[in-house]
Amino acid sequence: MITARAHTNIALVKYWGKKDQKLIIPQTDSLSLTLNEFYADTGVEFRDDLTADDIEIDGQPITGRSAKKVKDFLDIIRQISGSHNYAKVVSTNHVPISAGLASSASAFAALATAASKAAGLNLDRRSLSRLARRGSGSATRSIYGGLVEWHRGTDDQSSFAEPIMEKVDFGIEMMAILINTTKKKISSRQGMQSSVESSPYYPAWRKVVAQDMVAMKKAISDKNIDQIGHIAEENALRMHALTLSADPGYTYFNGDTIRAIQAINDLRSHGVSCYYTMDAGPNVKVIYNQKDREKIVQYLGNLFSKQRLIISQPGPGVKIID
Ligand code: 2P0
Repeated sequence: MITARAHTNIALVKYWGKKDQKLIIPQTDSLSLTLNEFYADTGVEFRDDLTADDIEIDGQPITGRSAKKVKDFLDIIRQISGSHNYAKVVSTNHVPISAGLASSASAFAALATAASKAAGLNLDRRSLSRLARRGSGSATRSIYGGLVEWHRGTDDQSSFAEPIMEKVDFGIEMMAILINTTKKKISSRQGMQSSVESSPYYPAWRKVVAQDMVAMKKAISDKNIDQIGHIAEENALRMHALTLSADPGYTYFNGDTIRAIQAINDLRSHGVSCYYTMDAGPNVKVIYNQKDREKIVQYLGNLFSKQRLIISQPGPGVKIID
């Protein structure tokens, strides 16, 4: 069995919409930070004695929509490698506490790496990034560590991620505020498709992302955490405007999401530099310079309890561990 470890990533310029749903070609570029606290270890073995794919996640066999996504992905590997064998897949998510923060980004980056190797393919990182993309868009970026850009491209060949800065050592840190850890009602996949098809703001979003990519890359090359945080925050709010403005409109926020946003605004008005971003769920992630960590923990710990704050440094790219 070949086992790979991949870390999750949080987008600073978000991916929210596909041009090609089958190949997962996005509408826009995106840019993320890989995190060291959240990762998946996935082992894969193709065996000629199996009569079906056998998939276990965190000790449980999976069924339904999640199982279909993994099987479809294994079909792609079988197609590329010419193998007809079914696979045994064993995956474990490592999150500090059971937090609903296990992500499809780390899952499919680890699966792409382990399964391709187990099938005898020796893919370079760009090919792995393209392959991981077929499982889940955000997984395209989790092949690499640190700050990563996903070029939207126009087809399977040209849509892949590349690192911008693999070793991130200028003090940026991210803190997740665990607000709600239950499964979301509207998946990212459904949510983004609804935004593409029905939000009148979608054409404006494409322009926003093009501008934000340029500004974010400048802020990264300047190692300017305030600028990075500011652009990420605006970008996240604009992404969430695409959910509110869809037909029917919806939101991933709950009351505590808004409370957290207000708390971060309060901290900022008291001179602490920190910024927020949210993905397809209510949890809020705070972007800040690690020198300000204690002040932020004190303030947010009073409102949300310290056990609900998870601090993460930038993390590494995917690797085979076994
Ligand atoms: C991102 N998200 O850029 C955005 C921001 C959530 C909000 O990528 O359909 O699970 O598998 O490609 O990658 C989550 O969507 O969706 C996501 P699919 P995915 O990180």
